[in-house]
Amino acid sequence: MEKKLEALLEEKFQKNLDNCTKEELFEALLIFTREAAEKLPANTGNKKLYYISAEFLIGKLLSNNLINLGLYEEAEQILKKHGYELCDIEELEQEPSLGNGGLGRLAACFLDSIATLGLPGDGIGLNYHFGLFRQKFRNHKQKEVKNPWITKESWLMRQPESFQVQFKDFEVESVLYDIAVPGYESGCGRLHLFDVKSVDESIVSEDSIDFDKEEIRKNLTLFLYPDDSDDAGRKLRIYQQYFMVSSGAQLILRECEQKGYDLHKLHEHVVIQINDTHPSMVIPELIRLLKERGFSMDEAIDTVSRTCAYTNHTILAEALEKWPMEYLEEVVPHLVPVIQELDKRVRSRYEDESVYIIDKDERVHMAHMDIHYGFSVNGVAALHTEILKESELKNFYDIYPEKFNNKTNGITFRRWLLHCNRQLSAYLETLIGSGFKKDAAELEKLLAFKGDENVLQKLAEIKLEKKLEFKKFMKETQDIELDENSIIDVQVKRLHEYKRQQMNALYAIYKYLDIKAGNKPKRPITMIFGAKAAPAYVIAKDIIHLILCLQELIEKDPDVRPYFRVLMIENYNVSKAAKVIPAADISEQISLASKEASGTGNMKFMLNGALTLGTEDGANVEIRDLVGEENIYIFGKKPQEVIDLYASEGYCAKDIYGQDKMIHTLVDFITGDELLEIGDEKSLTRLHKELVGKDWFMTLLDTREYIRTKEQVYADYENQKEWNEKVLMNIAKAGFFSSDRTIKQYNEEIWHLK
Ligand code: H53
Repeated sequence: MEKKLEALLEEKFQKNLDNCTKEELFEALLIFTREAAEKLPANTGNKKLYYISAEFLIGKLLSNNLINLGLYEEAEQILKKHGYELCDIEELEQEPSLGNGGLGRLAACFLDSIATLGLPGDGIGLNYHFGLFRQKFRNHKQKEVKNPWITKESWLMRQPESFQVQFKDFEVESVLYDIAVPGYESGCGRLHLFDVKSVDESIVSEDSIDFDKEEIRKNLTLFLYPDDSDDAGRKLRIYQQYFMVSSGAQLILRECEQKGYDLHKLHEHVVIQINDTHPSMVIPELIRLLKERGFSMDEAIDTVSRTCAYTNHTILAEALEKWPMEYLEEVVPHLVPVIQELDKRVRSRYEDESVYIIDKDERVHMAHMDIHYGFSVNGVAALHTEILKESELKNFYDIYPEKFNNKTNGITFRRWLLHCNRQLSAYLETLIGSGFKKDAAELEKLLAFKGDENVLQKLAEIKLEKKLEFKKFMKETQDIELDENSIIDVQVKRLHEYKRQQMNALYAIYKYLDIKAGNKPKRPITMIFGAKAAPAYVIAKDIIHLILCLQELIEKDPDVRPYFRVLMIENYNVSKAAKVIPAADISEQISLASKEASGTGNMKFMLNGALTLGTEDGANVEIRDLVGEENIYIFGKKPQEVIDLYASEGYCAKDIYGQDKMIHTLVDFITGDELLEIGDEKSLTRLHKELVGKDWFMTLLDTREYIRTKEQVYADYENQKEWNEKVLMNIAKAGFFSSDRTIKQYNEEIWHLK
């Protein structure tokens, strides 16, 4: 490797390992690693998976690819010899923001596991030039600016193929970039990212995310989830979705034709996993393309239905897309007759209007199309799948019980242990051998050390080391001086009311007032938030504003700051996750029960030795079942209670606010003098009004129990021996949440790849 690096440096910069800059070294390493991945044999077989997704939150790739290629240690040593640290060099990589949260990160973990397990499978998505957005904090508010990440040398490799994609009034040329996905000590898969050839980055002004939404040819692949608060924005999303699925479908058919497959047997050679509803138009598009190739409507529908499988990731109505027929007619009129035919067939079979594809308001329910015309429907955690079957999708489950199945999410341990916590990984290896790296279930061997005080002590030391690393990072990036001896309590995830960051903020107010009243905590506490809010989601941005105002208030208060702090990570993303998660003691998973489909952050924290403070929701339930009640902190109303409350319309935030004095005080603090002096009155008042007048996700319902439980967690932390026993239990039981397990289940029960 050393010679190769030297040659690359010489060729590109006429430099060598002793006189190059860090930037030059990074570029040489990138090229070296990309070429090594390219040389891996592709995983092949008679049947191939295509995982179509609007998001692939891949994160930085250098270190991960080096690990998977088995080259990390060698690279580290060579760099050391010449006076560099690999961890400094990897900082130079731009992180693409090709995703928003769990959905996109899951897709990335899945690609890693698919490649690792030797399964033939590729991802299909879009090459957003500016990603989601980069978050900046200005005046205690979120400001969105573009996040350019594509550099001259990058992981993207331009492919020779191109396709034409037809819209109503014009056609665009679709070009393809591939990113190689090396498996861990295994073969290679690919992530195919499509781009419009006519894309024009210059239409977005500096330091903003504003652009002309009508200029489709230029803007189509600029941003992930462009603002959809107006008609033009919503139509742009349809343009993007259709562009993605049409390019993807053409690629799939071309690959089959090149291999000489009979398209009538498409389902024997191809399986398409539809990740949420963004790619649902692949169903009518494939039907259309097969008809162009001489299929009858019956044949085309039958073939496509045996090929497509759908994953549902949410029960929130707002996230289940319903596109007005009118929009589809304006953007992709050629799909309309196909969708109408699909709907007609449903209507001829079922009287129940709730399962129609086109509703009475002429909106197309994408999930309904997926369920009728796909062969599998899966939820992403046991509880979530049960809720789909019993309530949200009950009418569909009654028709197609055989299609429904659960695949509890997972995470790749290569990134979320081997890379982000090398110290823990190395220590585990000394205790239980290296088998856990290939078979995560072997982490259970750790249980043999449950009573071993030396081991518990060592786990605590590693935690401290990770806190120190995180401290250094926060100092460098945000000039914040963290206290490594404090309890680190972390809530990092997309900002959404159902995830209830606002409840955690109410706790912060409680603690602030308690300390002001003279009750100092035994040990300092650092509460950390990290979250992006969708640009048009007003209340979510108000919640960020509240948190940033609280941060400011406490940072400036000498009575409180030594004991309690609230800090928000700016532009929370994959690489920041990899820094904060290993440093955390407490993992906040406090969504309103029944609303978080699974969560995957919860798994990452557990694996890195943080204890969960959470509701009975998503995969928290499975974590509890694995580690036992005594090793997790579960609080709050149960899923069924919440479902019943919605059904009976029995929840009234105003009543709680009126009757519970403490809650009244906490909520009113939002618009009290202290915060109004710092923040924006309009924003804080709006949030106050929302919490008292609506509180759709029932924050106030669980606030009291939340505060009580959190106080218990902090108190328990003081018994370090017991705490670290719980930590050990969590690490030992995390093996189930390896995405290798999830992917094996997808393959055995849905995909059937050899
Ligand atoms: O998908 C994750 C789940 C998580 C869920 C998330 C998700 C998105 O990130 C975006 C849209 C969507 O419908 C769902 O919220 O609970 O863990 C992966 O399944």
